[in-house]
Amino acid sequence: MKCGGSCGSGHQTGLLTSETLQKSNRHPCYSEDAHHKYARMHLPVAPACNISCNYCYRKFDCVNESRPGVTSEVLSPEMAAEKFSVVKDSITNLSVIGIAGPGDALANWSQTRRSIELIKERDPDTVFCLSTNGLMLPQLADEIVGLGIRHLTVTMNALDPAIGALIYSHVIYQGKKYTGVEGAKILLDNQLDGIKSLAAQGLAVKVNIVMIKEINDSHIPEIVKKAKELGAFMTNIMPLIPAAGSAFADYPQTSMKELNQMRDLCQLDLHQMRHCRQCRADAIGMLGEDRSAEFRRLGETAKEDAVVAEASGKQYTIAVATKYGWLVDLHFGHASEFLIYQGSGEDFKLLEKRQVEKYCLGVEECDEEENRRGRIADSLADCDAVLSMRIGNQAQKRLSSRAIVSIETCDTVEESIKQAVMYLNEQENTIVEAV
Ligand code: CLF
Ligand code: SF4
Repeated sequence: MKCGGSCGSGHQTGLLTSETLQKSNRHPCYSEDAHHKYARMHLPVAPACNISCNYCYRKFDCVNESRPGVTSEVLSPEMAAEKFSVVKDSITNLSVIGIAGPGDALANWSQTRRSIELIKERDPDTVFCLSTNGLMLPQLADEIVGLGIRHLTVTMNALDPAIGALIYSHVIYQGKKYTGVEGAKILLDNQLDGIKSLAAQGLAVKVNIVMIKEINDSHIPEIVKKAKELGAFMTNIMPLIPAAGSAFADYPQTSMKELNQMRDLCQLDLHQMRHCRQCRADAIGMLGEDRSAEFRRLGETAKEDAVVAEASGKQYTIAVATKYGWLVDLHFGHASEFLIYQGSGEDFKLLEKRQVEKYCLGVEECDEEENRRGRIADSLADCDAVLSMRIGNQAQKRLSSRAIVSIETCDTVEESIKQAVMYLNEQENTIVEAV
């Protein structure tokens, strides 16, 4: 059945219960209308994962629902419930609580379940949403339904285990590690079972697919057709963003043009989500306006303030890689200019915009290239720290050999500087104590 709402066409709504449909109207990922009206909050209570995707680098959030290079704090269920209450007081249009990592929601089931139970006690009206790789779905389907969850995302990147084997390096299932086609087949069978069973019970199941050129791209229309057959509500085809440190770090990035062409093709079978923001595992707010930085580390604020205050005597110089000046959103190697801040504690001023040559030119290493990269590091030699969204190992080593600390973050410039000062001050204290 096609959706008769204002969202366009192609949603399968035939299996959905009226409760699910009603909740979908308040879910910003499931309803284009709701995405302009309602906010969601992710609880980062699920750090572990039971599979290994080749596009994942576990220092960061689960890439199946997140942007690579983004790390989230991890909360206990009790801390998550406390944070929910604070956020709910401040963001009155908060309607959905999602659990999307930083690992897999179902691989950390006791934390996921406890968090939902605690929040239901505080606000029974909340819409809950889970994102998973699907490995544990058959075992946990009844509990998921019993908890009142009506929205579920399963990332399914292949129907052919031979293709799956190129994407997943291993699967840990019932205490045993499986690799290759064997591991991919276990994962696939559980995904298919789980999607079918939960869709049949009236849940709105969204299937995420990571589009990986020359691995699964030509296979995607088949996955979408299968998702439809299983009763999925819609699919969300996401671009592979090659994460540094992952096995697919050097794979080509999927362009928006390629992505949209694939979505247009697959739209003929099933509704395509097109407003996904690949948000972080602790995202908060409307989809287009992440407010997680405002609420991060709520319990640690007092400690942070104390450490920052301690640093008030010491002046630091900090270089920041930023595109527009308010978020640390540039890879070190892609920055041709750094904002240089100087100050102490929370009192920082912008000294200058410092031009440097770009680190990554895509040319081969040679003596001249080595010298050029050395010169870039030299041009930041007066800095105590460099803040960037990502930095390669070699660049990190070059900075470190000049006693410059490199810090990866994707927070606001202001918050990142505060965190950097705290870190530098802790380092300073450690050195003083050691002496
Ligand atoms: Fe979160 Fe995902 Fe639920 Fe939405 S996100 S668990 S379905 S509440 Fe939404 Fe974010 Fe895209 Fe996910 S925009 S990454 S699709
Ligand atoms: Fe990483 Fe998510 Fe894949 Fe687990 S499911 S390996 S956390 S991308």
